[in-house]
Amino acid sequence: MIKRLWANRSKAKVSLPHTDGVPPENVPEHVAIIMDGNGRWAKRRGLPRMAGHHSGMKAVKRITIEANRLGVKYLTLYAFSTENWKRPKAEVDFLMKLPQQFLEIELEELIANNVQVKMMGHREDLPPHTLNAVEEAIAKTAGNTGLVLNFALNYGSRKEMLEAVQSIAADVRDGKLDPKDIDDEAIGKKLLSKELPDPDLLIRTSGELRLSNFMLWQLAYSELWFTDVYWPEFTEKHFNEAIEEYGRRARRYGGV
Ligand code: V07
Repeated sequence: MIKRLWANRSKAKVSLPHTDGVPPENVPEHVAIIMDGNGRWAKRRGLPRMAGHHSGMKAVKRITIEANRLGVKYLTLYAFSTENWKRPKAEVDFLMKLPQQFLEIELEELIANNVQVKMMGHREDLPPHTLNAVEEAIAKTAGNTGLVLNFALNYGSRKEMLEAVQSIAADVRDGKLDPKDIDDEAIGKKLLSKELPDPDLLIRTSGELRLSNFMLWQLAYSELWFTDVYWPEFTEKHFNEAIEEYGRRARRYGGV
């Protein structure tokens, strides 16, 4: 019964107070989020950074459920960047346990709600215990048809593009590709995001106004939305504000 209610989320006639302003036709297909401010949130409360990361996981759960309810088709979350390896070893070790921890608690409910788990990132440098947990979740949810929950894990856009260029150069060398046929589509097919459409909306929390090596190619035409709210404090209300603003911008352009 719960599953049916969720599956029909976008057709629901009832709407909660904080979602009154989001007509289904203005919901973006793909939302990407830079989940920033976990460490700062913890510091402000006199807690260790790890407490911020743990609290950030709860926000991941909330926003996944809300995105699914609103009828968002793809949600990409920047969980760990290629630059994050430079952090203290204890913090990196802690972060690398979070995918497993998150999935132990949440995978069952994600499956019940028809969510498909995916991962976008450089798999080769991840510890086996992290990668195995993620791959298991991907396999278990591969047949689901609801929201695609795409974790950017050990992801870096420059590295992604560099590897795409190397692969294209190798195809040319091997006579598989004529340089004249290298176009946007040919490049897109070499990126880690090849199975996803480009994001319609990028959200970044915690007040920083940068892309920080996140989906530089894919965000070329996306709407950008920034908030000062720290990721652990980011709620359904803020998510709906971003989507309402996206809808207003889409209507403005549609009217021209
Ligand atoms: C991480 C919590 C959210 C805020 C950002 C930093 C800390 C969920 C995952 C995750 C990743 C893959 C997966 C399932 C869950 C995660 C890391 C950090 C490294 F398949 N949250 N979260 N991974 N944080």
